[in-house]
Amino acid sequence: MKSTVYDALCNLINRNNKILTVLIDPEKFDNSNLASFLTKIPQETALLFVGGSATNDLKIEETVKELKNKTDFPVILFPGDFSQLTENADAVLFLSLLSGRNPEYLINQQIKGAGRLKEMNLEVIPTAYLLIDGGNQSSVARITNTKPMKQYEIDKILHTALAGVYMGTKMIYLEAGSGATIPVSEEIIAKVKKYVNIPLIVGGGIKTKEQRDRAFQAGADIVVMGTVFEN
Ligand code: 1GP
Repeated sequence: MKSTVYDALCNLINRNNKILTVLIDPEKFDNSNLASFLTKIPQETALLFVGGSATNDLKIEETVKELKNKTDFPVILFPGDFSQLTENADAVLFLSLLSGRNPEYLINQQIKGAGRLKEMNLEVIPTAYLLIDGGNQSSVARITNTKPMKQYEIDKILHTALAGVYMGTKMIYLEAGSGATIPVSEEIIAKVKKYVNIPLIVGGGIKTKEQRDRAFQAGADIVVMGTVFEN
């Protein structure tokens, strides 16, 4: 399995770089506006994630192609389900929703996507996906029919992340859910980063530069911001 994108991210992270990532949900964008959208995102943006809970495969493919034509940003798929795969991207987060207890999102979606991924020239990055309560019901919780972990359940969060590492995951994604009213706390970020020292992605409800910088300072390597740029 190739790991060009992952290795490049690790190189940046090992040199203490912080990676600001903008999430693009193709359902919420008209592709003809993408180029002008990209001129408005923060100039420190280093990476794009593309995906969403309700996007269809054709729209994903068009959006990724457009982004690859218009920018030099690496584009990583952040798929809501197995249909959202396209080899025009540089890599895909191969997510398992370890916080939930729904086999569909723990392993079944992964099985459905595996055969297609083997035929594609797309780098696969195994990622443990942990949904943490962001103060409102997230679309992830609704669509996957799973419960988020509470922000005070620190040991459960740490042990879930560690179980992911023991299962071979290469990144941890702490997710409060798109549009969360409360982002993942700095305490959780700091403790997870210390407990499992692998690349840590944090997203959900991060709206300001201050929140983003606090997440980075607490230990996030990659901070994902989506909703705040959609308007
Ligand atoms: C959602 O973590 C991302 O999966 C981004 O969340 O849209 O709240 O920025 P926001």
